[in-house]
Amino acid sequence: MMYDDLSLDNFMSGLKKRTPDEREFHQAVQEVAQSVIPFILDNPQYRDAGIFERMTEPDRTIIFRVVWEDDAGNIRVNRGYRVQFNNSIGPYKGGLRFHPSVNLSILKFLGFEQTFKNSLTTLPMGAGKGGADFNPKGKSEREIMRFCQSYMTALYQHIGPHTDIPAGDIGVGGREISYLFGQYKRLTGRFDGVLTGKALEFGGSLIRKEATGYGAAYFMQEMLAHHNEGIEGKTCVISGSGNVALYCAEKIIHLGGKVVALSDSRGFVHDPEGIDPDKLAWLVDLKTRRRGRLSEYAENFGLEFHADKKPWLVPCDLAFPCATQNELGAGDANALAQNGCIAVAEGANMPTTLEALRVFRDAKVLFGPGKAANAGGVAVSGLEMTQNSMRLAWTAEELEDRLQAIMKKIHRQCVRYGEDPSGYMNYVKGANIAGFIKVADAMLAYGVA
Ligand code: NDP
Ligand code: 2IT
Repeated sequence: MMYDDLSLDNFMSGLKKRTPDEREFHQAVQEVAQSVIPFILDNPQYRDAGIFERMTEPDRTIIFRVVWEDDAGNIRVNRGYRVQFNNSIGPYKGGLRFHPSVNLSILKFLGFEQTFKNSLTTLPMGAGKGGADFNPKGKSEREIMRFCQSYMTALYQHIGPHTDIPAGDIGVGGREISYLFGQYKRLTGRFDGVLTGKALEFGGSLIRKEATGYGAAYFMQEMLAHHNEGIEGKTCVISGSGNVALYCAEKIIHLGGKVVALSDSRGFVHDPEGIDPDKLAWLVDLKTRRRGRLSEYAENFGLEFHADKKPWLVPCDLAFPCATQNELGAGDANALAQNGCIAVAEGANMPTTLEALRVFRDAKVLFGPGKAANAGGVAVSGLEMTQNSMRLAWTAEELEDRLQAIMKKIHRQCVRYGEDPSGYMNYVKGANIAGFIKVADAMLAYGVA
């Protein structure tokens, strides 16, 4: 048996040798391997078929040049990617990120995470992730349009409603999806559900833009209810002020929580009174329509903006990291735990470092990992695909009921596999094992492939 010596250390050193310099990818795999390798050793059919070795190698990676012309007539070149990670349980599905930090390691970590997340949604979706090292900040509307058109011109042959269905992520929202969809339609002459997060006029779904943030709030609600607690009256800190953070705040406020901090890449705003629905509506308009900065919110409402600082030192009961990977380290986790934080739900993908995860676990802070807590976004993307296939649109109420039901099912799957011998509900372990089983069983069924 080739895999008789399967252990976390052996596995990780092999992976690092095969993929040098892919730091974020190693981190995401290690977090899953810590839970899944002991499970595989207890279930040798997965070990003998080399399932985890196969799952950590993407099906394929497409890397391409994106050339576009800026408003001053300069020719600009960016690098575009699509990592098609695993299509065992459905077509590749996952977002596109436009951010200067984008590289292969980051997209592989995101695609790998997506495999488990999409499995947990209970919907038939495989996993992919893509994007470009393009920085949308400071670009004009026309520059964004030209970049999106050029990006799609390079990508369109590789995607389709039955093969690979991209969506948004950091730097890619409704505006970018519209430009991408328009170009796909122009190139292929086809009008089909090849992207999700579309506008309502051309096949988009109600609640999609809210779904990730709402879902994270619902997942928190489930974790708390399972431990005889609730959101009402709790003080909450949220990082980020983008798509996920804003709608997470909206739902938390609706459920009776008090949101006292939000952030962006330049710092955080502390609002001790709590953000009310009117102030939030002002902020949503600022961020989505006027495309302004969070510091303008602080200025407008006479609040303090803490430049170049993270919000984790603000005392809270509940924390929602909703900005980006590795934004919450061990020191931040210690501060949160010492200040009495009882639960964390990740709206972002891998915002918590491995060291910080250990701090939360030792302090018995409830911790909902992104692949469970932020799965509401891709789940409603899955529902957008269903609606496109049926050529009809569900109501917002119908969709929110379905979203809530899916978040409950995800929570139940985590609980099924997550309990530690100490009695601590280890949602990281539960999500990893539950997400793994469905994909692994499909891969076993296909034979050696
Ligand atoms: P947006 O682009 O709408 O917002 C991103 C937010 O995070 C902004 O406030 C941004 O600040 C901040 N941010 C981004 N990069 C950094 C950085 N390097 N350092 C500090 N702050 C940063 O993205 P989303 O809200 O869509 O995505 C946020 C997170 O949620 C990501 O991890 C994404 O992968 C994840 N996610 C998104 C889903 C979706 O449906 N959109 C679904 C599931 C997960 P600034 O404006 O200053 O750059
Ligand atoms: O990380 C994610 O799950 C997303 N960015 C959403 C993916 C999707 O296909 O809706």
